[in-house]
Amino acid sequence: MDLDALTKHSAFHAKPDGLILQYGTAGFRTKAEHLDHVMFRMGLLAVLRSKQTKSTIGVMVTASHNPEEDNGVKLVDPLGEMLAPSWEEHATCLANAEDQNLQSVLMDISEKVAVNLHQDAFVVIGRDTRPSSEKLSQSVIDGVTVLGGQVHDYGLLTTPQLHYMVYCRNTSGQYGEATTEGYYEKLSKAFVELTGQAFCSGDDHRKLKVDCANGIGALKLGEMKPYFSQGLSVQLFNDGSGGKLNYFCGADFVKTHQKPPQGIEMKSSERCCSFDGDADRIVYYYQDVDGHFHLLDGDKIATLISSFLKELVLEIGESLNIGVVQTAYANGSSTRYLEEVVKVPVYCTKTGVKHLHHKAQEFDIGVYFEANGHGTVLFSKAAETKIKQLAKELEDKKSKAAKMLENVIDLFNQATGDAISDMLVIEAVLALKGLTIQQWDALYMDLPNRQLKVKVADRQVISTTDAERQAVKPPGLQEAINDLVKKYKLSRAFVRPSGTEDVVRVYAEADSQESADSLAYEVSLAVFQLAGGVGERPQSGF
Ligand code: NG1
Ligand code: ZN
Repeated sequence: MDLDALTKHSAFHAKPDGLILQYGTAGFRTKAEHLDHVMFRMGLLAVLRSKQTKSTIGVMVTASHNPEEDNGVKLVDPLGEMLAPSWEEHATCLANAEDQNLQSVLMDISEKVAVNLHQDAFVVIGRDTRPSSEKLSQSVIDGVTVLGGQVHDYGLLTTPQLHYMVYCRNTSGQYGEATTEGYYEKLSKAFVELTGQAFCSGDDHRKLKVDCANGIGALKLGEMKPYFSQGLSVQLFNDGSGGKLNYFCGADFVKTHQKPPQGIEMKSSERCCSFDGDADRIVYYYQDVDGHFHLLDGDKIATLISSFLKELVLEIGESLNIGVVQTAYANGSSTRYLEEVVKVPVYCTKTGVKHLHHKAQEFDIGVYFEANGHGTVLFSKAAETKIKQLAKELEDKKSKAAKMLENVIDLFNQATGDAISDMLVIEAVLALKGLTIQQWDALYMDLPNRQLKVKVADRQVISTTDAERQAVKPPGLQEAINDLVKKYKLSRAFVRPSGTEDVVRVYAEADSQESADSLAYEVSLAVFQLAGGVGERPQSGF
């Protein structure tokens, strides 16, 4: 370790006084102007992680669905997964170390994790389209190089594409080729093969409008379009040419406001979808003939896909177990439908993909989706091998189903939730089953729900248990929520500190929109009063 170089370079990336950040649900996230030192330091940490795992590590510069002024950074582990939890602590320590202690904190971490400093390190970097991202990714590169690590800068990428690159590189290309072309070809080939089995269902069914949140998804889906054009024609909106990133558009806006994004023309019954700012989330929607807006969120996606997979598994007659993983934000109706109609076991984990991903790995086929549209399907190695064997057998119903499952394995990003790959799977399933978006929507009726945010002085005063469904602190809060919930029918509510924003999130569902809104409002007030609310008191009415 060249300590002089480290001292010299860290002086260019000084830490602002008094700034404390946490490695949260999706890495570090805050206003872009506060992140330069964090980027440099995550470059340093990526080198240590790469040396320790003797693998390529990824660093993604993005703040996903957050406003354009924000930015963020997260590390990607060898198999494309989120950084291991024990390393999140190291990340937090390193990001918050005072400049003069940087060296000693770095040495401390190296010792704790027993890094061989002579080992080579390789780090790949990607970034979203935020104006601040290019400079911030340069700071990451500075951090990597000062510790002697090698860098490959992919430049603009969706978050899932960077996960894919890391996975490819660490499996010697077995998973795919570690280039954007490799990604486009792998997914498109599987999609075209899979939809090739569908009865031709008229041109209209093959058209999809995509709101790209004025983000990186527009660029990458635009590049990819020609690869799958024989199976699907996509029309891009909010492609970044005019509007601002995530501003009145994108998956998060559509999901939380339960409204269509600006900048997209929707005709009745047309199938539309929205990506978020880094293209790892997707939600679908349409307007019915009466002009009513219908949202098909991550729960509806999980349901469509689980039913499809369950049918294929029955067809091939192998005892592959399917499990569905959700969070507390999953609509109560979806959980009931999955358990009672699709008849698959459903599990609830804490918010954050890493928790869902981890749980989903316990099954032969693990389907996981957050209600906000972030998710994928994981296949165990054993399941994959079995499916591939069956697919090679002579043409019969069984091998046909196995071939379809093989395509599905290739289509899903096995490393993380991916809007592009989820979109292609959904489009394929709709085509194969001959379903319109209305028919898909009609599988079950969502319980009306509302999500709100409350500002408090310190959101860590709230702590939760039972996959975040119960608040254990501050005292009295859970009791207050229980009393409020009792006032409404089919109701449920919970609160938790956000891992990506400085707010407490409130969720409520009930038998009518009015009740869900009013319950969410009353719970917000309880949070404001019992958990140290700041600023304006929560307001009723939406
Ligand atoms: P927080 O801010 O911790 O609620 C949000 C999402 C998560 C996840 C992360 C990462 C909700 C309620 N929360 O986390 O599901 O996607 O961002 O992007 O949607
Ligand atoms: Zn995202």
